[in-house]
Amino acid sequence: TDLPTRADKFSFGLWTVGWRAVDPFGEATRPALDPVETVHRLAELGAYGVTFHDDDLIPFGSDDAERDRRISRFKQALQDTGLVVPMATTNLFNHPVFRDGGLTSNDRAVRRYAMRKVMRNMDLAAELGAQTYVLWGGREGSETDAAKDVAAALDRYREGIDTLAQYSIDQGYGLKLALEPKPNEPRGDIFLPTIGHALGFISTLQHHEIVGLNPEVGHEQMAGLNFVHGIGQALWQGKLFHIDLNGQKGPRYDQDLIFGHGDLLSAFFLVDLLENGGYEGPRHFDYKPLRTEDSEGVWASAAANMRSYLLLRDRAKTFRADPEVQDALAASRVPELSVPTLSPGETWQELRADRSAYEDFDPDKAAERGYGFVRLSQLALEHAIGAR
Ligand code: GLT
Ligand code: MN
Ligand code: MN
Ligand code: MN
Repeated sequence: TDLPTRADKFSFGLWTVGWRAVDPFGEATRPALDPVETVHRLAELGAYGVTFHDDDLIPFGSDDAERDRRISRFKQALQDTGLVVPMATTNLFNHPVFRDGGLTSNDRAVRRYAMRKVMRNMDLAAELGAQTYVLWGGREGSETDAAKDVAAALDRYREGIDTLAQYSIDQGYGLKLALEPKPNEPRGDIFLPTIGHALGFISTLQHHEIVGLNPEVGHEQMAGLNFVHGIGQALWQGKLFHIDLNGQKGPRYDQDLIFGHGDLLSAFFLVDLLENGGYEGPRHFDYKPLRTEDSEGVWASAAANMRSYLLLRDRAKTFRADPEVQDALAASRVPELSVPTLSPGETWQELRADRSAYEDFDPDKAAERGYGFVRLSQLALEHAIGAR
C-alpha cells in the first residue's frame, strides 16, 4: 500500500491530534500542541488539509491583537506546507455560556451570541478558502423533556441555520453548511440525533440547497444504526457535503477510535461506497488518539487513520475486480436492483393489465430460489482481511 499523498484528500481537525486526553475521570496526559506544529506534522505525514474550531486556533477570550497573531502564524504554516483548510467549525459547547446549547438555548441572548460567534468564524473560514462550514450541535438538546419545547427548539434551529446560510450567500462566501448529527453526549439527548432526522430537518429550510450533512461513523453507530446505509442515503439525496471518519464499538459512549479500529467490515463497505459512490470531498478524520499514548503515539495514530483508509481502498479494489465476486454479484441479482420496476413509459394501468405480474405469477415458485448473499458476504470478508 502506498503512502498517503495530497491527492487522497486526507484531513484532520486540530482538536483530534491536539486532544490532551482530558476525560470525565482524569486530567490531561499530554501537553498542548501548537497548531503550527500540527500543520507541519500533518503535511509530513501526507495529509492535504487541516480543519479547526474557532477556539482551537484562537483561545476563547483572546484580544484582537492575540487573535491576529495566532491567525497569521497559522497562515504562514499553511503557506509553508501547502496544506489547505477545506472546512471550519465553531465551538458552541465548551464555555459554560453554552450549558443549554447555542442556537437552541432557552436564553435568547445566548442564541444571538452563538450566531455572532459562528458568523465571526465563517469570516475566517472564507478568508482561508474553506468550502464547508460544519455545525455540530453537541449542546443543542436536553436531559429532561420538561426543559424543552421541541417544536420551538426546531423553529430556533431552523432560524439559526437559515440566517447563517443567508450570511454565507450575502457575503459571497460560497460556504456550504454541513450539519453533524449525534444522538447524545454531551447532552442527554441531542436535537437532530441521526442522519435521517437531519435530512428531514434540512428539507424544511429556506436555503436547503446549501445545507447538507457531515455524518460521523461513530455517531450513527452509537444510535445502533448502519452507517453505510446512512451514507448511501445522504449521497442519494445529494447531501454528503463532508464526512467524519473514525471507529466505534457499538452503542456506548462516543469512542472516536482510529478509522477501522471499530467495526472493520463496515469500514470496508464504507470505503467501497465512498470510492465508488461519487463522493469527492475530503476524507476527514475526527478521532481521538488513545489517552494511553504519548506525543509520538499521537502521530502514529494520525498515520494509522490514513493507512487504514488506503488499505481498505486497495481491498475494495480487489473485491470489485475479482471475477468470482462479479459472478457472485450477478448470481445474487445485485445489478437487477438497478433495473426500474416498471418498463419504460409503463403506467399503473398497464401494470394492472399485465397478467404475468400477478395472475400468472407463481409466488411459491419465485420463493424457492435463494439469493446467495452468504457467498457474497464471505467473499467480501476475505477480500477485506486480505485473504484473497
Ligand atoms: C467535537 C465533536 C465532533 C465534532 C466536532 C465539530 S467537535 O469534537 O465530538 O464530533 O465533529 O464541532
Ligand atoms: Mn465522535
Ligand atoms: Mn467527537
Ligand atoms: Mn465529528
